[in-house]
Amino acid sequence: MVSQARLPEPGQVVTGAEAVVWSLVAEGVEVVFGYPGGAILPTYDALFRIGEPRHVLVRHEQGAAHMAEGYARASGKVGVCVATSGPGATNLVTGLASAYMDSVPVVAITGQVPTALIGRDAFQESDVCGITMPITKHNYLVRDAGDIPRVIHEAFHLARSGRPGPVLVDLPKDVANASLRWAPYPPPLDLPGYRPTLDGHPRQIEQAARLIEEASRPVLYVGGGVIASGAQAQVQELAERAHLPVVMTLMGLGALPGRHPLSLGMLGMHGAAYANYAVSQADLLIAVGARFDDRVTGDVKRFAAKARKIHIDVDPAEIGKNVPVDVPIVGDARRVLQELVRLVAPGRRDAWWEQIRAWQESFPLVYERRAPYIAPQDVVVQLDALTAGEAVVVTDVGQHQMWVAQFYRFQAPRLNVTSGGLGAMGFGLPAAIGARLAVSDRPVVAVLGDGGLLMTVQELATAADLGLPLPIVVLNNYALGMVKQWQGIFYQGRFSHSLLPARTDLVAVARGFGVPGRRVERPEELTEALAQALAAPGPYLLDVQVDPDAQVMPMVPPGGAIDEMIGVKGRQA
Ligand SMILES: Cc1ncc(C[n+]2csc(CCOP(=O)(O)OP(=O)(O)O)c2C)c(N)n1
Repeated sequence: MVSQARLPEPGQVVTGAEAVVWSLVAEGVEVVFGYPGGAILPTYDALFRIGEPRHVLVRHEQGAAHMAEGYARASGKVGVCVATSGPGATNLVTGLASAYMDSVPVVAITGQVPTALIGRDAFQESDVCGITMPITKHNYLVRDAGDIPRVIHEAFHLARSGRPGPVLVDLPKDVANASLRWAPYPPPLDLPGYRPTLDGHPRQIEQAARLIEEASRPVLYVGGGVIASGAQAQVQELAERAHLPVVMTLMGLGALPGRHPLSLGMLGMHGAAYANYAVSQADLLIAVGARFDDRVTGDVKRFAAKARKIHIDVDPAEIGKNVPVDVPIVGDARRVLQELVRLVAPGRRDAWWEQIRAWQESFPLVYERRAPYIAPQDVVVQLDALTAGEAVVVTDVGQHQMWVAQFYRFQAPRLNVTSGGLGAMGFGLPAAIGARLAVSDRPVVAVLGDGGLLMTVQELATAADLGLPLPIVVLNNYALGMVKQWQGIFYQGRFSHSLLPARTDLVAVARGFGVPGRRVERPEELTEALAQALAAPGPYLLDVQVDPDAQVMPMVPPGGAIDEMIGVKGRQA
């Protein structure tokens, strides 16, 4: 945390830009991701002179924002990105929106034109605070250099506390060049109106405990909030104590180990049939750190229609937003569950589990293999086996993302790094680089679609610069696979602009950026190729040629109830 040792002496005169950099040092920031430009030059000069934190030069600011997100998602620490004014700042927007949707702590620092030019359409001016207002938890336009340490300290506090999220600090060039007297860090925080409620209301927690004891078909539905608050041990304890089946959202995967017998995996649009059946037949749904997203609920009116609902969330605005709730509990998931576990009597639900086991037996999560192709799901299954579900797997957006969610059994939280709420293609490669820098004790693997890779392909150069081990596995179907799947099902196979010509040689592209790789064409090569990529000392790209017509199944058609899936295969089928 805050170490005063390396900081300027109190009373020492520093520039605004130096104050920014020293504040980052004081916040314990190890790495920032950024790209320089005119309005942010004073800060870059201060970074050069002070020599810390480490700076990673990206090749596009979108990459910086996604790297900061990837770093934060994999570590739980605040990710930091830096960009210049105007186009630099607007290039951060997608990453900030993605962090906002998934409640990821990120601090973005942007240069701004000098104060006197603001509002005059100056060169490289854009109203970044206006643009990012709806996609940040908070943002600041700093007008006085003396405010900088306080603003940066508040930005980090807001980003990581309560419901985490991105915060932006916009720094005009004249403010960066102005002087201030350094005071001991951190400056005192006084944020009237910002006091997240962390402890749940005791009577509501008691009521929740009673409902759990009385329920005969309860389901625990956990989302990303569990991972943000570090509540995985409490989830497991509650599930084991009350013998609860656990379903997870895309963002919640890993909250309970994927190999745990009480785990039913992911629910929702591409959830396992048995997970969706369990929710549909439940008489009690205990939602923790989850927001009843439409990808989870399908037709919201028919979602868990037989169940009473308990909703635990740190953000009061989430409660009752999408579904009516019987027991609302505002609080930090870990603290509330700790209390709930204490109050709930141990229980067994043998009849309910018998029903669930019957669904699992009759409708397992299965997929087709069509010779001579590599089934994309096999790539994920083999990766899961080779890494024992213990790797950080960073995905982009599309079919491959859903196959990873279905078949990689994440054994711990923060292993599944993906842009869930926004679903931003181009996320995967830079986020994997950010995650790789955050995590040193386990493999970090990027699993990407060919479309998504090409959206931020220039970050291969950043990966090559860093030289850290990073297997990049492309499930190459020469298509925008998820779009093609929808067109196949809902638009009678009219594949409007979803097929990518097979002319791009991804291995040659990677080599051009300084990243070695190989193409994998036959199922027999797969295990050895994956092992080779996992063992490579630096970034390594596998261009895996997969079945071009493979689909993500089962699937809840838009507007359908979640137990009305298509593509559910019975054991006998
Ligand atoms: C920036 C952006 N543009 C468009 C989309 C819509 N979209 C969702 S999935 C998808 C196809 C992804 O194709 P690819 O990256 O090849 O992955 P695949 O589905 O084949 O695994 C598209 C275009 C998106 N999610 N993000």
